[in-house]
Amino acid sequence: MSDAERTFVMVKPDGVQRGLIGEIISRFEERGLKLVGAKFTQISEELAHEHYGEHEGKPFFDGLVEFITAGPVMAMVWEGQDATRQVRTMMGATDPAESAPGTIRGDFGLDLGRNVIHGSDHADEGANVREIDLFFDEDELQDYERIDETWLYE
Ligand code: DAT
Ligand code: MG
Repeated sequence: MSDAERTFVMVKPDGVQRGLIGEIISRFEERGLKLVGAKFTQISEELAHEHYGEHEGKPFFDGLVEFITAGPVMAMVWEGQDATRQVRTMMGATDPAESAPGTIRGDFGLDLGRNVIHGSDHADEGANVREIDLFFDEDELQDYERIDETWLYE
């Protein structure tokens, strides 16, 4: 594997309520990404402000915090070659209305404010590491090999 990395992914409260956790996990598993951390949890107001700090002051910020704290989320860390960018591609565009069919948001969402999934921004260098640190302690992340790894990578 040339550039293995870890990325932070979260099924948002709408995805949890709509029963999409299993479907979303399956897509990443089948792609070959490796689950190294998972936490089913409810986000506090404080954590929401930290996680979405870059959007503080924007008109949609209060609604975003209200939404992300409204119910449990499935927070995860996935590992693999170029994982951050690959997950973003599989998620689709921020607005589900602009997301291609076949992407998670393009298959399961219609509205910008209910877009099912979060993934670390590939364009924001270090976002994956920052977000993993925000949600997980080091001892909550697992090191192991998938049995198919020698067939996933050249
Ligand atoms: P992404 O989640 O694709 O990384 P982002 O970081 O720009 O997108 O925004 C974080 C979330 O905020 C996004 O998933 C949905 C919401 N959001 C972004 N822009 C918005 C807008 N113009 N109006 C309402 N909600 C918005
Ligand atoms: Mg973002």
